[in-house]
Amino acid sequence: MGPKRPMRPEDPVEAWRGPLAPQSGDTIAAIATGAGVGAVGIVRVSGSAVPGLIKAVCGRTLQPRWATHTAFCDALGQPIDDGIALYFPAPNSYTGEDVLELQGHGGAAVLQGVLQACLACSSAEQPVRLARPGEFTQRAFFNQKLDLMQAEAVADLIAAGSQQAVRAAMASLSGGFSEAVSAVQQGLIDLRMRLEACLDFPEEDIDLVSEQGIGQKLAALQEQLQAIHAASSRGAALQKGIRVALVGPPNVGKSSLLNALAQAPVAIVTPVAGTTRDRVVQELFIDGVPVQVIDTAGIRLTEDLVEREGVARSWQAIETADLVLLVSDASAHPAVWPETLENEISQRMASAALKEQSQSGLASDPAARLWRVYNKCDLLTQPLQTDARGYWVSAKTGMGLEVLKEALKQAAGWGCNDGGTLFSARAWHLEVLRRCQESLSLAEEHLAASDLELLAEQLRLAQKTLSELTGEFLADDLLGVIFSQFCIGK
Ligand SMILES: Nc1nc2c(ncn2[C@@H]2O[C@H](COP(=O)(O)OP(=O)(O)OP(=O)(O)O)[C@@H](O)[C@H]2O)c(=O)[nH]1
Ligand SMILES: [Mg+2]
Repeated sequence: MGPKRPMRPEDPVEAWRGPLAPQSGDTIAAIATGAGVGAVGIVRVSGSAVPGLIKAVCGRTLQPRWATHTAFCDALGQPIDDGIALYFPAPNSYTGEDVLELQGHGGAAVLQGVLQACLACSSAEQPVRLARPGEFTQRAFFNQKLDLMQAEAVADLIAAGSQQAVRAAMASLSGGFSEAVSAVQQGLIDLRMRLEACLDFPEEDIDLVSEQGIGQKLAALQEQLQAIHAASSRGAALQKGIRVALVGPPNVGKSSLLNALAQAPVAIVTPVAGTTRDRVVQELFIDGVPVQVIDTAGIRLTEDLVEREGVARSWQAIETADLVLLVSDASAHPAVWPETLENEISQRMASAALKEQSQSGLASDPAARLWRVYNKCDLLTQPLQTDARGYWVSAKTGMGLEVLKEALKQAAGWGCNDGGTLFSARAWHLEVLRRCQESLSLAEEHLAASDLELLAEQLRLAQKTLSELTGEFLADDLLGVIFSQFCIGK
């Protein structure tokens, strides 16, 4: 059950006219447990028809919040299963409405039978219908049980692929993210109140706040936002994973490296330079953290039409990757690092980053996103690890791969293990935070120019932007998209 959501000054429900808008108090029902056979399966029902439905399906009344062992009956009163029934009267339930949970045996046919028995209770006065994806959580949002950040954290928690991602989702679900955002929101409101009082009553000469005081408060708010952004972007990266491109000259072992990381012969490997043309994409999970590795064509000048197209695709992969692993052959004689190629790659990455703000939560500095990998270390007659910045590996023997994998995992947000400072967040959350930071930077500029009117306007904008996170000022269609990403029964 979700915790109470924190401060919500206004109700966004009125603004809701989206495709998922609740239908005149329909009662909704769905199988809440995953597909497949399990010892126990749960059918969940929410809405005003629940009390009548309990009598029809369980043939008795239920003491609220007590686990009651009872038979579940179909429309003809025939028992179709038995199990535990739990009744949560409104408003103390997940959705805030009357909720019934029927915990029966976990077979698909049994659960379908129980669900049909619930749906059969539908009447003209009290319709009962199948829930749409995310509709239970959507109702929890409408009934102020959760705010939007918490609602999304429910989906993140269920989808979490690692313990770290679970922790991040829990931090958001228990309101950590919301509280941190609310604190900034409060700070903005406080600042605006003082500032607008000064603007409205200039003759009063009440020194509500000095320009220096505003400056300090703005700086403190920026710092808070920065911390939220850092914690959320790492959380977002952990959820979304990172995209890693393997690039470099031909024949250095990029495809071999992909195969070694994937532990499967995903890409073709031959001694012929220019083997790979198409990009080969492989999704890996390193301790549950999703890492998408892209093998690319070796970069060189070539007359071969097909290979040229492959090289063009390598450049595209470089521009869209969160991390670029530049691979070279450590055993080549003489072992030369492809310096020119490295420079060209960092330039491309820098201009791509300028075009599109990287939302991976990784450092935006291209140098930090371009890693050197020395492959074929098994061929070195003596340890030659001259470059401490690089990763020294062998795709053939597996040497050094654990270190590389560990680093990839860290880059994907794994390293942040300090309790509450990792929030599960989405790309759009980061975008909102970034816009708010931008508004505050502009506010700082207006303050420096002593233009208090414009300063007040920027603070108003910053506050409005931030409130999108709680769902107060979100466009209907965006809310619809968010909830439709859930699966049925949530
Ligand atoms: N000894 C040794 N040989 C390797 C290693 N990695 C790759 N090779 C060999 O190097 C050759 C090229 O390997 P690929 O993985 O096809 O190289 P690539 O970089 O993908 O090459 P292109 O697709 O042509 O750009 C093959 O003969 C591999 O067996 C390694 O770590 N050690
Ligand atoms: Mg290859």
